[in-house]
Amino acid sequence: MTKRIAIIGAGPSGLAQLRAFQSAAAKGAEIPEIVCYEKQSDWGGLWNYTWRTGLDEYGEPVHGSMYRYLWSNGPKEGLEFADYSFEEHFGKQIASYPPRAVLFDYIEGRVKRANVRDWIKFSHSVKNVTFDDGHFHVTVKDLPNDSVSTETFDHVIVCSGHFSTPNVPHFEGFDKFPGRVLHAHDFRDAVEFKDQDVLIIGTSYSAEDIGSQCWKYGAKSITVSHRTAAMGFDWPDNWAEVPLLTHMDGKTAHFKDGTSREVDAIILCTGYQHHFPFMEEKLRLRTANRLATADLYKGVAWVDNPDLFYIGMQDQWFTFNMFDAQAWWARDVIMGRIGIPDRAAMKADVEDRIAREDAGEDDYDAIWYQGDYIKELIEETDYPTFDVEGACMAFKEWKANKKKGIMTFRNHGHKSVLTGTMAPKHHTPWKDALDDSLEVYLQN
Ligand code: FAD
Ligand code: NA7
Repeated sequence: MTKRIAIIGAGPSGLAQLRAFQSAAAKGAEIPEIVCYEKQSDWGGLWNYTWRTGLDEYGEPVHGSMYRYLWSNGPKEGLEFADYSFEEHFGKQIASYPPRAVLFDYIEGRVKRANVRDWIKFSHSVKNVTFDDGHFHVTVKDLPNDSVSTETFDHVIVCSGHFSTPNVPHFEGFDKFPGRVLHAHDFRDAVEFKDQDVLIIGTSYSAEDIGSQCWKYGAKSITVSHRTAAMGFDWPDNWAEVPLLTHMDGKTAHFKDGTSREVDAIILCTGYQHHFPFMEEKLRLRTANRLATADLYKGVAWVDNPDLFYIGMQDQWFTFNMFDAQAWWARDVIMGRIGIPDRAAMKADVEDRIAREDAGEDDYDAIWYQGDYIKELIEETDYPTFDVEGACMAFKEWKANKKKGIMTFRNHGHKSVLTGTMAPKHHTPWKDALDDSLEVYLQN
């Protein structure tokens, strides 16, 4: 009997999984029957922009966390698919920090060519996954038809992402604040904050980038409040980094060091939760946002039941190429090409990964750690080998450029580790490029 595989989500991770199976089929292998459920009406995951926030037209939580004018926050040379270069897709080398629409086009190009769209059931939201009698039972809602059905599978691969359900702390005085309080998940357009004094809580990618967007599109001032440490970049004059907010008193924000300032809007860039309400208790991943996830052998297979896989659940330096490495590996386990050891060995693997991550001292160690992880996985499959070290070096240059100029790092180019071509300098410095469309970006 042909095995049946359920893939949950058609974002970059789910699409990597589809491409992995399709590439095996293209090489003549007999592949299982694949059903991919995607709750949105199109593929691309977070890269499929939506103006919606809150609930969608079916009452489902809106998945999208991306906003207008978003440009890649890391160099594209660190995420390039090893089987599909940017040059192959665009017919030329392009600059290193593409806006969302350009990356969406690139993600889509590979899977259009692979012809896997028919494997996806769009507007189908997975509601429940259980396991008994050696099988998974997946209950799905067909959203437009408002009907629920359950199907049985031999394997489930969860590719539902983990930057969609916001982590929303409370601060005293929010209930009386006269302006807008929102989480980064609901941020869509920096123009809304033009001429405003904006308070941002958090110091990671969302804080850095949403603050930069607000600055670029004309906010009066940006104040970034940190719990652990300031970001420490050389910010423009109308930026300030302050300790953690203690409370709001009307429009006045009070901070731990006793200082205060008036603000018009508050954006909580306080991260996301790994949230899988559709997985039954015994199958549900619970992990912090870190490089070595809890309970996943090789970062992918669920230790308590390795017929279940989670793709892309790590915190991410690498993205698309790491999801590929994981997807090819999961495919080969399912197709019997890679064996799974006993539970004790899987547990030991998880512990070892956690210890090695904890031993790292800085971001560079973390980048190389994740690079080594990718190498480890691709050595076990036929995913095309690529210069992972070169990609790590692109990240290193990126970090150095950010230190030199947080508003100028996207003006630099990096070398493709696939084609060896240097990316051209973009035609317009990032801070002056207000039009983020694909057509304008590709005018190089
Ligand atoms: P997602 O892209 O989140 O896709 C998950 C898919 O699963 C979605 O389509 C969703 O609709 C679907 N889904 C969820 N639940 C269900 C369900 N119950 N039933 C059916 N379908 C479901 N990465 C970079 O490399 N560069 C960047 O510049 C970058 N910028 C980012 C900016 C923001 C604001 C955010 C939030 C993330 C950014 N990322 C960036 C990281 C991002 O996580 C990855 O690029 C990538 O989108 C992860 O892919 P994924 O498929 O794992 O998850
Ligand atoms: P991250 O990277 O998980 O960062 C979350 C940030 O939020 C981090 O600075 C945390 O501070 C801060 N945080 C979390 N809880 C609190 C509370 N209660 N109070 C104050 N500060 C808090 O999430 P991002 O959204 O920035 O990035 C996620 C992805 O989106 C990323 O991959 C990008 O590509 C885009 P801490 O340092 O822990 O003190």
